[in-house]
Amino acid sequence: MSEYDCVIRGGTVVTAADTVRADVGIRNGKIVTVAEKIEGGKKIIDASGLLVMPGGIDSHVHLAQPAFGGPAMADGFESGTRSAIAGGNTTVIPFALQPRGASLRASVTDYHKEADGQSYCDYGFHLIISDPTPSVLEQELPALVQDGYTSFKVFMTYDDLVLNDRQLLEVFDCARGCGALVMVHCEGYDAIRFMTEKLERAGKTAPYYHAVSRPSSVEREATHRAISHAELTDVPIMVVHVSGREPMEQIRWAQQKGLKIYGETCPQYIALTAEDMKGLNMDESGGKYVCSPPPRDEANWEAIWEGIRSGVFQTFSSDHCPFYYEGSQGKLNPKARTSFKWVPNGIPGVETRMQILYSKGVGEGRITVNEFVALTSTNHAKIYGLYPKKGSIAPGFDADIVLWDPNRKETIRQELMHHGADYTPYEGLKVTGWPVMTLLRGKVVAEEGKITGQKTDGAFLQRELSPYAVPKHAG
Ligand code: DUC
Ligand code: ZN
Ligand code: ZN
Repeated sequence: MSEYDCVIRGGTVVTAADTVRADVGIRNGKIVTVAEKIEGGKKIIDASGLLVMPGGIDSHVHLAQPAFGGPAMADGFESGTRSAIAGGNTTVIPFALQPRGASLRASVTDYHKEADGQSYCDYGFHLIISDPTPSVLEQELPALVQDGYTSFKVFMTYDDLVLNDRQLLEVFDCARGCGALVMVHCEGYDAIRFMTEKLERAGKTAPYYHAVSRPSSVEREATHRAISHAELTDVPIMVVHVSGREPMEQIRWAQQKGLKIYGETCPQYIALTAEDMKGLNMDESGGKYVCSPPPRDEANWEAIWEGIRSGVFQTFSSDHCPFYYEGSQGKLNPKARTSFKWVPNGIPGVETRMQILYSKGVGEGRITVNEFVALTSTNHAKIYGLYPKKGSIAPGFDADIVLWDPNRKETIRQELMHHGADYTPYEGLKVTGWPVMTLLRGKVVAEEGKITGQKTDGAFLQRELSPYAVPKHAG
């Protein structure tokens, strides 16, 4: 047997199932051996005192996307994936968005141009469907699913993206036929418009009113409606970016009924609150925290933990959707100062997702380290058709690995970040647990905050059909 290219020695290997003291032998970018003691190796990495975990898979990031009705994003693939690897991730799944009237295939081609040769980590694409015409549903989507784009996202709000109930049902039905998994943004369009206009008429235009315009009931109603449509069409769905108790309970109710409804939550729903959107004095600095659904309150943080611990949520993603704070393209752009309605929706977070969950989850005793791995890597791989290539540490998997210092105390600060945005919404948050080295297919791509990889290292991942997308009554 030829020698290992690299051996990670002396660490504690953590997977979604086990925690064991073991060395990891890597050859040709793959894990070939996990054993108590591995001799030899062209390169030795000393992991004493560190956890050796599967690289993070962030299955919900937005890169190089025309904003949700507003200015350009702060991250394309180069800066967004640089930020991802610095945060311990080795795979991201951004979105290829179909503008209304455009062909989905042409949109996918455009996103590939953005990503090719510009990615520090591996990537796939979900498809955002804004215009489900007969040709999209009958020709483009089935062909794209065959080509490895095996998940779609649909929206129940936003002028440029919203689908009505009939269209949602048609997309769900199409997904059932193709075996794709549908991710749903659950917030009700008409209710948000009604609230927005009412608030504006009352002169309540500061960023904080973004949260008032889309309260939990709006998310709960849409979540219930999406679940009902999924039941009617017999198609599994993933409810993304769940912000608190009310939608969480809808998902739990559906799961208890035996429906295949999955849930995703994000760092902003355990670390930010609507109060943050008040800024210093109901001023525009609150715009830094504007995202949708909006962060709620600490009681809702507890509901999210309840959902995480009890298995209502399978994935913990960042929903990285970065905008600048300053400048004509930023959260503070002149139009945004006239109403919260124009503040771009989204916050950066791909680089801080794992630390926030580790610190508040494992560090504070709410989840086990194995659950942490499941929530940040393994379940994403299983649900989005990347398993058993990605998402664990065992012979045959890609050597996508993060070495994690469980005791490292850091304060999240913009100056530590590698993203394109000019701020982090988590500024000043103290965490325990930090990625010290990231390996992508056996190559060290980030170490102690320094990027050692290249923007040509990342590869496109054609994904398999998700086993989670199999209908309840298949056949
Ligand atoms: N939905 C997302 O998934 N990301 C950012 C904003 C939004 O509405
Ligand atoms: Zn969304
Ligand atoms: Zn998103």
